[in-house]
Amino acid sequence: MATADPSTRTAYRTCPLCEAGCGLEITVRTSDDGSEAVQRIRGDRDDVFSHGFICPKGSTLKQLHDDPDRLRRPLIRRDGRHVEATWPEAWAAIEQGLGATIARHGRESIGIYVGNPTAHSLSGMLYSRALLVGVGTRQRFSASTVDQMPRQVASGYVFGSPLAVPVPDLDRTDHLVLLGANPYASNGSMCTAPDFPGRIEAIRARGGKVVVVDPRRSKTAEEADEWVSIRPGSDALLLAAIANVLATDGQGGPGEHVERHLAGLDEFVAAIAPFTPERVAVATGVGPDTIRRMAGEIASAPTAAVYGRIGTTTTEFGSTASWLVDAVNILSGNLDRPGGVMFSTPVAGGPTTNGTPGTGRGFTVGRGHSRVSKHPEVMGEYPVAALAEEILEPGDGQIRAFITLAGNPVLSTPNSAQLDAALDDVEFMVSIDMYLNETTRHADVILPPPSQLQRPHYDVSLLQLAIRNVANYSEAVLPLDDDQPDEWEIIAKVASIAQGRGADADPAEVDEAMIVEMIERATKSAHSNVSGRNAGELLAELDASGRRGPARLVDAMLRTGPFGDAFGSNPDGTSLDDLLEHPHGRDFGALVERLPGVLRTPSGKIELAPEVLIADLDRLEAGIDELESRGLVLVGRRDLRSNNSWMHNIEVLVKGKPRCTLHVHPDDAAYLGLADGRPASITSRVGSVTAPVEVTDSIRPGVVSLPHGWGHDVAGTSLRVASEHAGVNSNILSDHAALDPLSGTSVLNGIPVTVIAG
Ligand SMILES: Nc1nc2c(c(=O)[nH]1)N[C@H]1C(S)=C(S)[C@@H](COP(=O)(O)OP(=O)(O)OC[C@H]3O[C@@H](n4cnc5c(=O)[nH]c(N)nc54)[C@H](O)[C@@H]3O)O[C@H]1N2
Ligand SMILES: Nc1nc2c(c(=O)[nH]1)N[C@H]1C(S)=C(S)[C@@H](COP(=O)(O)OP(=O)(O)OC[C@H]3O[C@@H](n4cnc5c(=O)[nH]c(N)nc54)[C@H](O)[C@@H]3O)O[C@H]1N2
Ligand code: SF4
Ligand SMILES: [Mo]
Repeated sequence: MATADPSTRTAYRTCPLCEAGCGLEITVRTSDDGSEAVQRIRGDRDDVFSHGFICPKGSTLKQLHDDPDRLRRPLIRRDGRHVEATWPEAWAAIEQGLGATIARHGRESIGIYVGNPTAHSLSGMLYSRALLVGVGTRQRFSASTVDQMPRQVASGYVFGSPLAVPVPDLDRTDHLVLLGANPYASNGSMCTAPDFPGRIEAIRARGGKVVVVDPRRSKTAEEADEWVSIRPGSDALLLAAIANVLATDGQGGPGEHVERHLAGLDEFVAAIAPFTPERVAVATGVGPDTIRRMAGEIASAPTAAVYGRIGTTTTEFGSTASWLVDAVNILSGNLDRPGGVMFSTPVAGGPTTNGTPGTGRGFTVGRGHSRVSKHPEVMGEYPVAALAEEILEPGDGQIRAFITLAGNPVLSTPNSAQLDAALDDVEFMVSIDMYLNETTRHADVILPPPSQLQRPHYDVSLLQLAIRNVANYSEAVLPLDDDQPDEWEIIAKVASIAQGRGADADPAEVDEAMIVEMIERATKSAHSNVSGRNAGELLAELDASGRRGPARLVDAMLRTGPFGDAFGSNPDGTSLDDLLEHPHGRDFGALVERLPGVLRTPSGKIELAPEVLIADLDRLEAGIDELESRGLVLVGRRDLRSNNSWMHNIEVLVKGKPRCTLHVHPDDAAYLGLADGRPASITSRVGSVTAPVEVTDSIRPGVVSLPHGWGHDVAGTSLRVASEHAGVNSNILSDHAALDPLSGTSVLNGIPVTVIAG
């Protein structure tokens, strides 16, 4: 778009802060000295997916870029203090530190934690695997086990791939049931849909119904037709009862399209027989009539989509709840059907488009067990709840050096006081991160990536879960600072150093190896669009563009993807050049039926009754008594202006009324002697914190709520704004021993607590 002022230009970029991936219109002003600065950020009205929608965080990419606390140069810890260093000094320190640990204790002594923004960073997504391989340790941890891992485990068993995750077809459904999700605050998760709230409103405007299952009357519940108040941790029971009603009432059924590909229906129906609405009523707090009505409405709506998110996954039955979400969608005839739940066809390809359509090796866990507590490996990692003990417990394989990539586990993971203390014991720590914060203050070397505006972007991971098949590539808006390596170069460099290639190793070699591997795999695959082609020729064609790094990899992915130009044999197909001509993105349409091609189970069927999950129903049934008798429990919540733990240094996002308050129902407040605005002390099995009380009838009696990601009042950080709005760290209360055994995911909702005034 042309602007009147010759000293400004307009750039378009996808916002990388959350899963919605909104299009931004960014005005950049050039000063007389030639330097550029962002003048304004607003929603891109021409974006093919977000149509101008933006939340209050989107425009703060400018403040994030300008934040004086954001690191521009590496920090090295000398005599207990972090001081600025040059990049060569940082590489040398890493070579020495990692090298010494590997020489003394072997590669298993290095632990790695990969945090959430990795999924929002093109470099992080593409090169983190190289880092894991380069370090060569099984001590891998990530934010997945405080988040969506149960959803992926369920997909792994049922559909054969942990990335075969059905998403609610928001724009066409007549009936939406959301469990444990608050997209009015979060903007959606494991379901990429910019302006999720607007899409919910559209369901109601076209005469559909929206039901929210949540122990809190969240903003989403307020905007819905119905709020079903549930006792925390009991969604699996509610879903089992709904599935039971659907199976026994004989309405509808999975439908012919799904039945042809379905295995285990009878076994499933038999296994859920004990979960009648009456049996689960007390434990869930949802009456039998309501459960029957919910099931009836799901079955009789022209189309319906049931969707479960963080309130269902971060519980002790997270995997089973996620599976039962699928079961309800299957039994009501809503899987793989417009208006129901559907699978994306990711334009840049992915596990559901690569390989042999309709069959695969399936999903297994337990290729190894964690050293101390013997947790099974899941998707190549161990539960982050076990990270502290792996550092603290002496013995072979004890973690002695630690690497974090875009993670703040000291605030984000359970029993964080224990982890915070454990990190003091680590001999050498490297963090790839842009802040000196609660976690990175333990690091010997901090390597800052360029700001979000200085990097290109493509949502490689989140567009695999999008409610439309869209593609959008953004070039970096601002140039790199002098000497500043790009994030992919930092990650590849650390990978090379860990591999033993020295501080002078060239990250370009890692990049080169990756593109060669990608193209060779595609040309060797019988099912790719470049099957049998000459890999050397394709590589030469990619190289001719002059691109390297993430841009070249994305080009290759797009061209070999389901809508790709196949290096010329599909001339109308897409490529990076094509996306560069479409700065507002390209829309490849609504989701389409993907059965059976999406399946990667060995049987080529949807496995409705996987042994592991059927067996877990016994644990679920055995847990009913305990759920019925639970006292006060703690749940989390998100705020629209917050983003996990790391955007609290942006003044416009934290100003105003403090957000880190304990929500308490008026009845509980009266009983416990708590007053609005007064402090309360909250204690769990593992810790205690004090937070101001906010009395509100938006929360279910017997439940209190505290947001996570706060607690910025620790020494040794450099977060000037955040430390003035410190709040308390709710994960001091979450118990490292409480997890969903199937996925290793922590219980972050439904934590037993006591609360007293003061
Ligand atoms: N503004 C903002 N947006 C974000 C983030 C953020 O921190 N801030 N984080 C991003 C990330 S990493 C993620 S994973 C997503 C998460 O996105 P969502 O899953 O939508 O997360 P929340 O907004 O926390 O909503 C979870 C809801 O579950 C409810 N809940 C708690 N326990 C239970 C339970 O046992 N059962 C049921 N049914 N409900 C329960 C809570 O009250 C809460 O309303 O958000 C992303 N977007
Ligand atoms: N009690 C409770 N705990 C929770 C949750 C909850 O609902 N309740 N939610 C959980 C969820 S869903 C998640 S995803 C996790 C998040 O857990 P984490 O991923 O560990 O934490 P974040 O707060 O996202 O911190 C991200 C870190 O990455 C840095 N960073 C930001 N952008 C970039 C980048 O582009 N590159 C690099 N290299 N670094 C970057 C930030 O400075 C920060 O240090 O928290 C979990 N913890
Ligand atoms: S909802 Fe907000 S934070 Fe998320 S992508 Fe859109 S503008 Fe960015
Ligand atoms: Mo998350």
